[in-house]
Amino acid sequence: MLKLLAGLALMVSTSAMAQDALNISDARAKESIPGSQNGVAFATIENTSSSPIIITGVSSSVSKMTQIHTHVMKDGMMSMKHVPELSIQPGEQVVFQSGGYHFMLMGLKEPLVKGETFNLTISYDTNQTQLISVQVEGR
Ligand SMILES: [Cu+2]
Repeated sequence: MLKLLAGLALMVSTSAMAQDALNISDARAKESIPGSQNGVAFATIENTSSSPIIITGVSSSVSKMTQIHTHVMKDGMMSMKHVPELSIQPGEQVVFQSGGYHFMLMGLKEPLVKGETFNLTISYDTNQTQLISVQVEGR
């Protein structure tokens, strides 16, 4: 437990000091379909640092759980797959978009409304976190 607390303290201090290694742009989410429990968000993520970065977790202010998903063909059917770790090479740009990588917002606390914004927190392997603002768009 003590070790965990020390790790958390380190995470907070490094995220406050270090410069963001990811350049995240075009962060957006789709307005909720009435009755839907889940949402989806997209962005373009570029590694502007000189070392590979592994995204190890995502959380959001609007959902109980957030995961990175991608789409895969399985038995002739398109299905979503959880990506627990996403590695981005120096200078590489990963585009999250419909039919590919996306942030799955699971268990929405409230429906996403067009024009609103919410925060997404991205954690990476160097014990760093980065906060991004996501704009909700109409469908
Ligand atoms: Cu998904």
